[in-house]
Amino acid sequence: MSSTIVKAVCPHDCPDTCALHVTVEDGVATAVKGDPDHPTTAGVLCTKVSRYTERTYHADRLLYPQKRVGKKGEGKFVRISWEEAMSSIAEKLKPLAADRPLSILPYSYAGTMGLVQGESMAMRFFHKIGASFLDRTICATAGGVGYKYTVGTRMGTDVEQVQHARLILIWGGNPIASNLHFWTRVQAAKRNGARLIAIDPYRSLTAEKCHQHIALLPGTDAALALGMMHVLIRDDLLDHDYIAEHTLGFDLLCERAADWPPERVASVCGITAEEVIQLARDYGECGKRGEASMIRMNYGVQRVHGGGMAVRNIACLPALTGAWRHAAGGTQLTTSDAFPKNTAGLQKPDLFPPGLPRRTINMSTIGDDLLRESSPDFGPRVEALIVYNSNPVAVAPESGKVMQGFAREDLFTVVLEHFQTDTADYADILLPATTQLEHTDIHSTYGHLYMMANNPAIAPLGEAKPNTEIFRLIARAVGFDDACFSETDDELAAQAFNTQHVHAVHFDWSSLKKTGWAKLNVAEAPFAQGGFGTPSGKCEFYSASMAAAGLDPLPAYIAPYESVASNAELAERYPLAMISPPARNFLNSTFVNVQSLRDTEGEPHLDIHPQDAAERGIANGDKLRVFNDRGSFEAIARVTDKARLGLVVGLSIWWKKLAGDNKNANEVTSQRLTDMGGGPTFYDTLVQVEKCA
Ligand SMILES: Nc1nc2c(c(=O)[nH]1)N[C@H]1C(S)=C(S)[C@@H](COP(=O)(O)OP(=O)(O)OC[C@H]3O[C@@H](n4cnc5c(=O)[nH]c(N)nc54)[C@H](O)[C@@H]3O)O[C@H]1N2
Ligand SMILES: Nc1nc2c(c(=O)[nH]1)N[C@H]1C(S)=C(S)[C@@H](COP(=O)(O)OP(=O)(O)OC[C@H]3O[C@@H](n4cnc5c(=O)[nH]c(N)nc54)[C@H](O)[C@@H]3O)O[C@H]1N2
Ligand code: SF4
Ligand SMILES: [Mo]
Repeated sequence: MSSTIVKAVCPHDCPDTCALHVTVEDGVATAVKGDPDHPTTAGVLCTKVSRYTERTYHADRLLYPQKRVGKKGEGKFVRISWEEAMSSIAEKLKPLAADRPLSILPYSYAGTMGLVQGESMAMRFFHKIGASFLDRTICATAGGVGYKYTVGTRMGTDVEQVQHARLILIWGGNPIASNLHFWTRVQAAKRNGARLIAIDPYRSLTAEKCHQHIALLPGTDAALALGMMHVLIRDDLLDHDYIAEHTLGFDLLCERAADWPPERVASVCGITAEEVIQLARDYGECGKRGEASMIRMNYGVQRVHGGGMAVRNIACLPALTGAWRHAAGGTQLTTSDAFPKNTAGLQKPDLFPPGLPRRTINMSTIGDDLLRESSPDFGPRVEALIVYNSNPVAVAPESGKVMQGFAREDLFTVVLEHFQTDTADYADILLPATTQLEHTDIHSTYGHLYMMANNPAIAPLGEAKPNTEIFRLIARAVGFDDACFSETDDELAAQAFNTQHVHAVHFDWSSLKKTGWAKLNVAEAPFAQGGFGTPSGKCEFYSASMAAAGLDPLPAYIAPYESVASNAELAERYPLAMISPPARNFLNSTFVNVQSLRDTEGEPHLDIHPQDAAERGIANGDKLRVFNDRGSFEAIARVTDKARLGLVVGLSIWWKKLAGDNKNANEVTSQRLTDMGGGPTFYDTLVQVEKCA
């Protein structure tokens, strides 16, 4: 028997981007383990990906192309050949391309984070055909924009330094579930004496293990950060030299922060003034002692109306105390801008037909946009949708509308998938895609600083093909013969990073394939000497760019769309705030169909505070209906004070068809967008809850 180890990468939308060792025996992948030598992976994988072979060889894998025979959404298909699939697609797309190419829309996100199987060949195709652009906002744009206004570039503390921090604020994140290898470093810091504080409306797995948990109301983080600024300034817990040299607008910031005394902040956030004061003192005194404080800002803070501003406000804090002076200090939201990606080379935007109109559709409002008629404002109705690396019917907000759109008989939908997901049920043509074990890819990450190579470990299962190959075939079928549609996956990977950029001067695909990973050439403490990426080169407390964009140029508080304080009329009918953050054993909606992982999660639950439950006659284990004007879904009650008073928590994202009522939390979420970046507001949702009859 021949046994080899193949160097690969976890493809999932997770900041950890682990280095994998795949054991292959006689052409079969038999084990997936963490690379023990990779500094952040350190030989450890999460439960989900340790079970990767179970997903790859799952009996339900899509293994050949199919076409729909039942009604849309019914999920009835028959097998066809690749030739028939391609000719059906070409027959639909060619007339649209000739007459109104904007009626063609891609829909994709981060099913794989690979730069090759993500947006390379696919985007070349959509550019060439002149399709609508998709604004990929569903996760991180609000915070990304808010962070950039302040810090200028989406970089921050290197996770490999975190064990040296003395104070760690875990702000809107649950790393035990969603950023495991950061949590490992936090544990090391704790052993070195660091204090850990979680800021989260929910006592998550992580909050439970911190020294302190501040359970503020959802969507009020921006106010808490303003309160911290107020106390830092009032009590002079500042690094005046750092402020003078490396920041812009301190005097204006002082005026603004003066409006946010701890009592006001406490009433907005639903916490005590002492909590605000103590948090600020802990943070400021750490700086005064010359010790590193680190804020891991995560996605929990940005899925609300003022999510961009919340991230911006928090991003101001390390410059006030000089925390950036320390390699282990500062803040990390994402490391994505550290990677000099050669996006233009991979995606070839120049292929877009000159002179043709352009249009961008926001993926977070796909529900509304699929239901729009042609109009001078909107342009042509969406008539062809090509979905890959995403499961919008489960993950996009206001699901009732998303499903109505996907159910349109006059919409031609192609889905590239591993499995027959909720979205795949609506496909006209369903195409089998390869998994990470079956194709080549190269990865950047958003949680560490390594370029990562994925070598194929096994041959494609059945007739599955990589996304790139499927788009090569579609391009050929509609008659595109540009040389760039013939490039191989290796040729694509070799162009992934710009070697002119100092961070990636050493990038070379053929050696990366062998070593598996290579660290970017990045300074240890990126902003110790200033050098921010903003127009002024400073950390911008005052941002002229924000003023120019019609935003408040100073840190501000933007209330949620839906909260008891901001919308009393709505709260009368729907008094509970609902959040639906990731479940530990799923990755967004991926893995929900892996039996062993679903067994661990059980069934869809809703955590509800004992007092809120008692008022509604709800007991642990009762079946609940969760509803608002947008829709409803069912879940089993878990009566627990992990959810603060007034909050319900439905860990997500369930496949609808694997939930008892064919629905999930996105039935009740809204399509309203964040203050910046056009992001979704999943955690800005009021609901009512009742016991099912
Ligand atoms: N196991 C697992 N890992 C994942 C994912 C997954 O689905 N499962 N998803 C991946 C993806 S796509 C992403 S974007 C990341 C997300 O990474 P994280 O942001 O770390 O996501 P969560 O684990 O949901 O942590 C969000 C926390 O924010 C809290 N929260 C909700 N609203 C608010 C608020 O208004 N303020 C504050 N302060 N906290 C709030 C929630 O209670 C939750 O505990 O994780 C990635 N990793
Ligand atoms: N209620 C609620 N909704 C949310 C969130 C929340 O916290 N609460 N989180 C939001 C966030 S942060 C995100 S990032 C989005 C995530 O939304 P999505 O990016 O849509 O993530 P997944 O649900 O994991 O779906 C990815 C799909 O891609 C497929 N896939 C994986 N690899 C490949 C491949 O190589 N080729 C092809 N063709 N397909 C592949 C997988 O099988 C899977 O079905 O969801 C958002 N929705
Ligand atoms: S999902 Fe995250 S923690 Fe799990 S193996 Fe992948 S990168 Fe690592
Ligand atoms: Mo995400």
